[in-house]
Amino acid sequence: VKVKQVYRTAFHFQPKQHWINDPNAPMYYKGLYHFFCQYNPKGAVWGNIVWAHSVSTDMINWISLKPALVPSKWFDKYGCWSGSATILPGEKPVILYTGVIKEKPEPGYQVQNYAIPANYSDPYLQEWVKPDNNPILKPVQVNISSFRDPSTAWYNNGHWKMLVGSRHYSRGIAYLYRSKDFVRWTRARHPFNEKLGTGMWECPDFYPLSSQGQRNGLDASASGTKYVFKVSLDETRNECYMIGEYDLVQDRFHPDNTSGWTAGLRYDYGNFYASKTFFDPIKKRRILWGWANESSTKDEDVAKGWAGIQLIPRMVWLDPSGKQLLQWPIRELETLRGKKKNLKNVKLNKGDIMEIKGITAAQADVDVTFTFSSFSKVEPYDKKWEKFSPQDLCGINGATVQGGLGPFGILALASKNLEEYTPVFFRIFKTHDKNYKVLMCSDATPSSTNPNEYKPSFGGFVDMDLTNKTLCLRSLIDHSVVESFGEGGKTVITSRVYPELAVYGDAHLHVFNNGSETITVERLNAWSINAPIMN
Ligand code: DQQ
Repeated sequence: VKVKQVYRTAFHFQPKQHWINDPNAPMYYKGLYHFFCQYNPKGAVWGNIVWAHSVSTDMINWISLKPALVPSKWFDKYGCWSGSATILPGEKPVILYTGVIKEKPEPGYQVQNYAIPANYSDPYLQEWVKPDNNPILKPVQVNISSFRDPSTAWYNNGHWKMLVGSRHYSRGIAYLYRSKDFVRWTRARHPFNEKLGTGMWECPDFYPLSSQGQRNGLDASASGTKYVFKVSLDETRNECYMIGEYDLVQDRFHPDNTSGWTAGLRYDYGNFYASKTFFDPIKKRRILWGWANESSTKDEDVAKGWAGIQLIPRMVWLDPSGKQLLQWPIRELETLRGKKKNLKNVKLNKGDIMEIKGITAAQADVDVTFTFSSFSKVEPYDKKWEKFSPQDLCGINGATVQGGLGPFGILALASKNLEEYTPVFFRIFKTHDKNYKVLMCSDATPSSTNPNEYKPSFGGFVDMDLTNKTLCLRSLIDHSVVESFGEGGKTVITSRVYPELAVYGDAHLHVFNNGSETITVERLNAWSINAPIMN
């Protein structure tokens, strides 16, 4: 059966068909970026997991190779699950990954393995060898079915160190292992980090940062001014990162007071999971990869023959405040920009909706700077909202709920008569202690007339200083995904949406204001985005 492929993305990473999930072992080797991910070669649902493998010179155009790791040994018979790459001295990449050796207890009995290139002179790294001294880690005194996703290793004090995600009952744990030779690993007496009540920690990531505001990234083994520790929370299906100090003597991570678990820092407040970073030694930057699953139904996934996309790789660095990270789509994406539309100094009064014509609105990059001249109409922040999450607030305060200062933003993937649209917008509040709170929303509620889709109202606060009365928004729109970067990458929200009417040439893009304060579109640049070579 031939299905309409209206939801297939044009410039996001996807295989030709079937299911993908977690990004695995991104790395740079001999002139090529390598990307692997969890892949089901047999269908559009999770299962039969192997490592799909693609290469690129720019992380935008991709050529797919044969799977790098497929179950072939007793130590990965039931699946080659997530893992990471480490580049050993002498430019020798090695992959650490989870092997599933028994189907029971569910989701499987897990061990950690390593694999090395069969031929280091092949820049494509097409053949991987799994040496016979695998597994390198068995689940000794740890939960045998919650022991997975080895991180990239880093080196200090004469040892390689790596993290493995786990849990003990409801306590999420990242175990630390040390090795002198990368083959014999010993678990440190204390976990690297743990937290009661958070459930299984998947895909831990740990890396150093340059000083505040500096955009250059650091190799995993370099010493940073600060460090990032990230885990993916299996129970809540979201991620949490912390910025903190790394105690080299105790080999422990201490989150800053300003960031711990309570601050709830997220790379992305929308559909984003199992992320992983790597250091790009050529452009000296740290790149973040994250997976967005479908929010359509399983039947729809099976009918269209594929499920899952990888989001546009993002550069990550420490915000000048030192309190959070900043993220921005890699510059290489801009090579796909085609036809451009530009606006300057356009006023949007209450209720105004203005169409941005002349670009392919279903496949676009839009970058807007909004300004306003006064705070006089700002709404008070309702005290009863204090216990609400930003997602709840976006659910209550949709784009059609009129406000004072905001909501203003864009309507992506809008149908002609606005039966469907995905609004991405800001709304500003004044708290009782006279501070401003900026809420950013990407609301899928009005995105599709199909009643069967999951349509969450994702939201996040933007921690910023509003003194110059300016707010920026950049969105990457690609048929079934809207990836939005608020205020230069301070708050990022990804939504998967499945419009029925707003597809291909029937999709429109608008800017809007539904607050009583007039908003100025100080500058807007929107581009049609061309399709790269995609696997
Ligand atoms: N996906 C992998 C696991 C990992 C999970 C299996 C996270 O290794 O914990 O496909 O999405």
